[in-house]
Parts: sequence; structure tokens; C-alpha cells
Amino acid sequence: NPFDNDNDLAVQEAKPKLQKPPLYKVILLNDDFTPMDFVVEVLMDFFGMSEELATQVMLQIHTQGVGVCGTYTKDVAETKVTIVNEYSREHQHPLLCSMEVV
Ligand code: TYC
Repeated sequence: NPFDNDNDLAVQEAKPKLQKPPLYKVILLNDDFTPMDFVVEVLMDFFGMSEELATQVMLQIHTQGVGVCGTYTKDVAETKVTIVNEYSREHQHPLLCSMEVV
């Protein structure tokens, strides 16, 4: 096609690569009081884990002190941290959810 001068392709090739947004690990901290069943429920309901995986992750937090629930963009991670901490407080459990940049 003599009218196609490939400008579209040239523009694409010249476009600089955009940086990927930073990712954040959402973590749960161990404590001495939150029931194991409650932590498993949180991991299933807010982080989409099967009961088997949620139980494994809960026990890892229980023995290691901290565990990763998932990795998300900043906005999603912040929302999950807020929702999980509000949910735990509503149920009078001290369970602490936090996040750290990957
Ligand atoms: N350590 C708690 C107990 O013995 C269970 C627990 C697991 C609490 C994971 C918090 O993030 C946590 N009942």
C-alpha cells in the first residue's frame, strides 16, 4: 500500500518502556491470641486460598512469626490490609496485617 508510510510502527518503536509499578507483599503477623480457624478463614475469604493452602500458610505464620498472603499493586495491597485489620478488630482479635514493598 503506497499510502501506508509505517508511521504507526515508527511511533511504537520510539515509545519508551514505562516502568512497571512496584509490587507489595501483604503479610500476616503471628500473635498468641487469634484462633487458628479465624486466620484460615481470613486467608480463604480475603486472599482466595483453598482451605488446604490457607492451613499451610497459617501454620507457617504460627511457627515462623510472619507469612505472605499475596503480592499486589500498592492500591490493592493497601485495601486488603485495611479490610483485614478492620475485620479482625470487629471480631476482637489482635491479628495484624501489613505490607512491604517487594
Ligand atoms: N498463634 C495463634 C494461636 O496459637 C495462631 C495464629 C496464626 C495467629 C497465624 C496469628 O497470623 C497468625 N492461636
